[in-house]
Amino acid sequence: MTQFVSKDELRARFCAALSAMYRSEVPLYGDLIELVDDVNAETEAKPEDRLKVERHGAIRLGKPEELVMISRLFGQMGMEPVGYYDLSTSGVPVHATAFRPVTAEALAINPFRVFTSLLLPSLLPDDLRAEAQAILAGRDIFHPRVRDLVSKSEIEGGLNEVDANELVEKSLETFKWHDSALVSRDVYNRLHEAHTLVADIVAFRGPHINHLTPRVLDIDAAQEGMSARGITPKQIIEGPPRRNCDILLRQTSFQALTEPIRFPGDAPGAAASGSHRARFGEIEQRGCALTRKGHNLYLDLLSRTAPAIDNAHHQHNLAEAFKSFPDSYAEMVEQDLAYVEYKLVGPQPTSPTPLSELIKAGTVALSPITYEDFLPASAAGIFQSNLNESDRSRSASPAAGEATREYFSSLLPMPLRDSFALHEEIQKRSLTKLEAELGYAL
Ligand code: OOG
Ligand code: NI
Repeated sequence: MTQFVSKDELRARFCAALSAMYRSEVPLYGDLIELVDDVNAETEAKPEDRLKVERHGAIRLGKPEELVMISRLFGQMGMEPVGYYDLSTSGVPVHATAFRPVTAEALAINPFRVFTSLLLPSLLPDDLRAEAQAILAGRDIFHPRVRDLVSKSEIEGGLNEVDANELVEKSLETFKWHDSALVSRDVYNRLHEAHTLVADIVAFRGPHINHLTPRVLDIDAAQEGMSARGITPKQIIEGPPRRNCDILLRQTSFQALTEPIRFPGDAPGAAASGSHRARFGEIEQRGCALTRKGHNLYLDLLSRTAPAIDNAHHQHNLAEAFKSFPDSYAEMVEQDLAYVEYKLVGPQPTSPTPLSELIKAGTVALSPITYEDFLPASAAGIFQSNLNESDRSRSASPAAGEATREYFSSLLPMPLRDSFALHEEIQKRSLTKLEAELGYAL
């Protein structure tokens, strides 16, 4: 009997290898990790906080075939596509999903996920579309051994130790940085003029990982701390305000670096003749997952938040706008805004008692279910923090039906999962367990 390396273990090894590679490629990212470790050391952590491992990374793909193969690769690492994000509404020519572990158990073993964008070809200028698609058609972003090993793993149900390590090693080829462009300087310039992201997606041999994101326990302290360490933060922290009961996701990042690149035909040994901005570092602080109703309230309050000139004012305005969002788990649950796990902590009631009373009496405790996905407006803010003014002011609409969940999911070789359903499932399981402990239905 061959012993297979588990998918969760494969994901953990992949995440560790990617992190080591990115730290060596982007030393400033190492500095960010040090800051995060220092902030986390000063903040009270719970054992389930899963610190010291990255929570997510991001890549941008050029064509559907790349999305199919990446789905199969991530599938062997226990990551499934969850959620659909249309960034075109914010002037960014991509739509996206996140590949992530979907069960509480798998998330606890290793939470790593990859925000994966796909170029929307209809948003390319007409005179560039065919050329860009021909460039993409001619590239293969996967090492041939990755294709072999993914097929083998799919057929046999897993990979042995040797194969698993080879898969991790060879898959890094897809995510590594290429300091020479695949296209001429002229083509690069035209792609770049169309949109910074179009050049980033089309002009290189592969979809270099563009950031990694560890978890920080106090993102406000980390935002402040960045400047002190010579790391230039983006202007504002995205997402909801600081609260007693954190909700959803708060994120900030440092500005993408300007890195030297070469073009085919440059004299060997000559200094790099071009530059490209794509890679950065990000941090995130996660809170409680919200129901559809809670999410709609979040969006509504976010849209009512007054614009601000800097992060301090923005956080102040957010806090004002969010005063009407209850800040205790009991109230959030009472109003059906948040997903929680129910835990029996007090003595068994002598007769069947409604859940709301058990909660009030402290017999049942509520613990927040962490939000494991992304926020379209925040993602757009992260993208935009690294774009030019000319990119940001672009407003074209994709072809009808192209930037839709249905179309995106039709490209995937496996079902596209729903974020709400996954979080709700965890809540339901805890309720079923509670009912079994109590011996009656709630
Ligand atoms: C992805 C930006 C989105 C996030 O954390 O919301 C993202 C990208 O820049 O490719 O990673
Ligand atoms: Ni990110």
